[in-house]
Amino acid sequence: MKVVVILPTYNEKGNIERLIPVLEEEIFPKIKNHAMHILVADDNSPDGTADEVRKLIKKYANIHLSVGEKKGLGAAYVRAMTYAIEQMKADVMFEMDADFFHDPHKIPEFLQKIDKEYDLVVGTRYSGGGSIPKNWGLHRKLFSVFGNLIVRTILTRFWIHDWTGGFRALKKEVFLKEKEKISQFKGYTFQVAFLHKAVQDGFKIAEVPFAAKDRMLGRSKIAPVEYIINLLTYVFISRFWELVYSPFLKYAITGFIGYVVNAITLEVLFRKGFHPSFAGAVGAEFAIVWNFIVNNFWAFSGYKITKPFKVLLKFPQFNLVSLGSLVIISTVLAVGTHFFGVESRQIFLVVGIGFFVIPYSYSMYNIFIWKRWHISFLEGLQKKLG
Ligand SMILES: Nc1nc2c(ncn2[C@@H]2O[C@H](COP(=O)(O)OP(=O)(O)OP(=O)(O)O)[C@@H](O)[C@H]2O)c(=O)[nH]1
Ligand SMILES: [Mg+2]
Repeated sequence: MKVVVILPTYNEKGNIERLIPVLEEEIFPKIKNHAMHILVADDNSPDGTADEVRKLIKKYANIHLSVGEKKGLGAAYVRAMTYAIEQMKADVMFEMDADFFHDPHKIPEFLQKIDKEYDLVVGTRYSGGGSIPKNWGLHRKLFSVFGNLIVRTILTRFWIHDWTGGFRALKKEVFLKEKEKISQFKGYTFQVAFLHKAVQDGFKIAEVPFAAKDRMLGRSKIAPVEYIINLLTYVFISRFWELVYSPFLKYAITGFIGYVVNAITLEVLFRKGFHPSFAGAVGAEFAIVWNFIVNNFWAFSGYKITKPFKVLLKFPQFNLVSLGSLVIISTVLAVGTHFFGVESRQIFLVVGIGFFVIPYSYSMYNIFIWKRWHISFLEGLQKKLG
């Protein structure tokens, strides 16, 4: 595939003249199965970064330069990615700072994930051995760690650890799909929104840990307060609408009606003379059938299972998940009533459903039944289950 490493620059003359030779002479020769190219996206840096790049172009044939007006990092990436796809016919693009914050030696690892059919590979400083610069001041460290944690918590995709970072590899399809939706965003919001939209649209995402290094050359600038306010506004508002439109609400309504189906069946069969445990079990299976059908055609309609063979495969799995819910409820009831007496049974039923069954079954539906969530470390199991 044709890979374009995009390096946005604003006053990075000193860094770019060191980084490009590292890429060309140390990194690219190690990559045999892809054609490697560089695109510098400079915004008329007053220090003459672009002239430095023009000199390097004479030395290395695989470098392009896109010069434009300074409208921020997000705008520079949108311009550069459009250029990379249209002019350079890129299949894969990298986002990477020009100031050595992102370790260029990690590039092959990103490409290995791309080779394994991932659409977007995110560099992470917060998991698997990744780290933030040791020499950062305490306030910058706290800001970085907590900022990310807040975004991660509000957006509730805990398996992605680094939301604000800008070390990423993506297939052109990801950019083409999200371009219109992300062009308006600036600063951290650009990176967060880009990743968030890609997750929402079901692109396959993997992470590569890296140790971030503080810049040695050039000026460091701390994020303006406006960027932080914009970021928080984005995560809260987008999450609100996501919840309103997400399958969750429909899943909850379906589940509640399923419970009513269960209760009515129990009552009807009991009055016809059946034992309550039998009547309840029949009711439970009715509820399971109801839940499967309605979730399939309503809550998870975007991921509907329609092929008869697939239904035969998934329905038993769905029953197994429901059996898990049963085990959870009886465990919570057993433990709860053991410590607080049988009078507490209704409370523990609510606790069991609210705190355990809902998160459990909703996750299982999303991960294994309808496969709306792609989680890299469960990838193998997700595939096996069909
Ligand atoms: N083209 C372009 N590049 C930019 C712009 N702002 C920042 N960059 C580049 O984007 C990358 C990341 O910006 P940095 O200034 O390093 O931001 P940071 O990493 O948060 O902060 P420091 O490294 O401490 O300065 C660098 O390669 C910058 O040169 C911009 O408006 N236009
Ligand atoms: Mg930097």
